[in-house]
Amino acid sequence: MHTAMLIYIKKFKDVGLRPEDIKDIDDLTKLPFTTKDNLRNNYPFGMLAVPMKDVVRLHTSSGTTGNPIVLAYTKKDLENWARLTARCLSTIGVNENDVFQNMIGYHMFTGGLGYHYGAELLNATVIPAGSGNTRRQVKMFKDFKVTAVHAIPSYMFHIADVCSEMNIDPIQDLYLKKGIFGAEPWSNSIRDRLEDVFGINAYDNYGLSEMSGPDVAVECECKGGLHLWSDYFLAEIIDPVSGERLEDGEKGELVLTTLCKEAMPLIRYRTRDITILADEECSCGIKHPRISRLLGRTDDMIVVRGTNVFLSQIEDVLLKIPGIRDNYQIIINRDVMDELIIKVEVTKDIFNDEPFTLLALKNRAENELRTVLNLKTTVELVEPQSIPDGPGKTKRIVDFRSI
Ligand code: DLL
Repeated sequence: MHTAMLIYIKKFKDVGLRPEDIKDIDDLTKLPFTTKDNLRNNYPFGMLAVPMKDVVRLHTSSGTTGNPIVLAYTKKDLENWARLTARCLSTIGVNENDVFQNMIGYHMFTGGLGYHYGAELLNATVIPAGSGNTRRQVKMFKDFKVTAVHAIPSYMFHIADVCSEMNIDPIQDLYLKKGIFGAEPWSNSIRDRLEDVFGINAYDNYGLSEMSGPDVAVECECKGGLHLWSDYFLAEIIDPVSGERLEDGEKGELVLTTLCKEAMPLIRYRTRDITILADEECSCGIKHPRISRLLGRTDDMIVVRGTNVFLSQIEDVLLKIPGIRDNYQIIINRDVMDELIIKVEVTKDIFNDEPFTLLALKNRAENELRTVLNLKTTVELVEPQSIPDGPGKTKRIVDFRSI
């Protein structure tokens, strides 16, 4: 028997559940949840439900200080994943006439390869650009007459700046028509700006590594919520505190059960993402229910430039540095490519020291944060009591992206 089954059998036993208790779909609520901790604690292969010889790909998630979450795929899982990202792309109108530039991380992040194979399945012309080297991205837009793009929203903003540095007018000089964006929070006002600058239709796309990657839900032409592929994922909304299932149309935490995954099937997985699920008709004709654009998280995770960052990771780094106090605030600016500023109080004596001490402390904090988060941050050292000391952790974040 595979370890994942043993883990689930133990979970069911713990709540006194027997096979005969599950008779129809409504009995799903009797099943215990699966959490990120279950995946972390069974690192690396404890959650596998197939023998290792059937696993043909591994990815890992970002955003942990210790072990990452390992994602495993069988051949069938990869086929289904490509089918779903193809479905997402076809929902936003991508077809064999499109030249599709995939400007999102390949390697361990699921965004790049996930969309790569979906776009190929649609017979679009795929440019596996990955992120970075922005001047080259813009040159390819122009020379290869790119019509469709995939990126994280903050990167697309950066591209707009590079276009102007290169004296390229994105609407007059390029051929872009549509873009699919996701992996981090972005508001409707950000969408309006992207659409204006590039002359495109910009669609939101939601997914998480634990389900495969960017294949769970996508907006259609109506842009009134994201269709969630209910033949692959069974979605519920729960009250994040009590764990009770909520009614259609109520705001809560999204819980997903995989219906087709072989290597790592997950039962009632708590995504920690807050949204509203509604099974109403959509004028585009797609029958799958819709979730609203994400409304936040229930934990201390933020997504910056596509990378998952936990406040606990930031705290871990800062509090180990002598002279740094435990009061800090995180500011995320949309304009400068999601600049992540960490304001942190330092002890009074540091301000009485040479300016060199302050600079050395700032450099040390920035370097150590970069190593752990895999992300560049700007650390601002401030005097004691200059940051409001709010109650919950989320009060520590000022996120200008969703304003
Ligand atoms: O971000 C997969 C992905 C790649 C989705 C490309 C879309 C496009 P993870 O790194 O596991 O996987 O991060 C998943 O990112 O639980 C959300 O909190 C957040 N997230 C993903 N899509 C959106 C979105 C990929 N459209 C976590 N809006 C999720 C807001 C998003 N947040």
